[in-house]
Amino acid sequence: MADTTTKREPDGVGPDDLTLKVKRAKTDSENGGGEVGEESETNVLSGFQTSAVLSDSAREKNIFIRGKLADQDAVVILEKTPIREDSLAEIFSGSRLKLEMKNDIYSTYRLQPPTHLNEVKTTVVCPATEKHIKKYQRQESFLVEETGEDYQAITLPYIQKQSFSVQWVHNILEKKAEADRIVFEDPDQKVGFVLLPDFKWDQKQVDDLYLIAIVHQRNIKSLRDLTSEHLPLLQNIFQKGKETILQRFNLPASKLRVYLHYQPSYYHLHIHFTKLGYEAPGCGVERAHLLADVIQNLQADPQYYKTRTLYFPLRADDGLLSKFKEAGRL
Ligand code: M7G
Repeated sequence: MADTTTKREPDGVGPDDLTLKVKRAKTDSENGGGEVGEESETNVLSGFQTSAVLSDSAREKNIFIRGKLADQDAVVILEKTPIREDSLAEIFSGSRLKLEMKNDIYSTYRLQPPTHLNEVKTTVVCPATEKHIKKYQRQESFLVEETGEDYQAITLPYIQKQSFSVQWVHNILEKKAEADRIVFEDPDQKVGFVLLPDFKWDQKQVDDLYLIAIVHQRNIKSLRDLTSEHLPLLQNIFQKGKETILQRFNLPASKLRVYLHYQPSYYHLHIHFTKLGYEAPGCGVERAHLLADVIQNLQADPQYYKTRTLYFPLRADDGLLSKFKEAGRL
């Protein structure tokens, strides 16, 4: 077991490689792994051609856009980040303020904070596949009921042919990408894992803490593959993940929501660690399975996830939904 990083603070932890001030990636593998190199003022998004807004939310202050980047299909996600308490003094003293209206004791302003406090978290998927575009498109979804037999007959053959590439996961495990972002690693090939920030988290504040633990074993696709054989692996992740988050981010286990998705988007086993109270996308009961429950269920029945009926939502145009319909299961 090795702790591979230096001590970091939650405040501005690590480089955010997807800010608008793009930092040039020094690609070190043909599979898209790369290390964040020195900063560059080059804006790789200056030529981005928007073709459609896939979804947006005024409340969440984000927008998912489809378009072309150097003739390739791309998805760009722009998201305003929370205002940090420790930046308030600078916001009040260092901003430009324009009065919009004043009425009695009420007044509204337009405030322009210093540029470094006004960043927009930006995620780029390029080249994006049709499946990525569907993933980010707002759509109606339907709850599916999957028995153990349905998994074997319908889901497994589908995901073996159709699922997203897990190259990015292999890049992390092989230190070809995001190596400098690793928070903790247990390198054991059987019970080991890598813990690092999910790319949804900009690491600027712990309020929306989001880390993922990716297992070193490469043959566990999802919850469905887990048996009591995997208990040492799951317990190891649970224990060391909680310890690391307490040490590094000062959040006790009682403040964490630790879970697996079923169905996941990426079929290489990984566990989500999010802060309790932060409504992370996909943390609802129809998709998230608490790791603590998973462990107990496997302790009670070693074949629990092979035999149980599992429920999950699928989007209207998900190919897997069509397969369930064809099989008369919906
Ligand atoms: P999931 O349950 O397979 O699917 O979780 P979801 O994306 O539908 O939730 C995969 C998790 O990995 C998600 O929380 C993603 O935000 C995160 N993730 C995806 N990619 C491609 C990356 C990446 O390249 N780096 C990191 N650090 N996280 C990623």
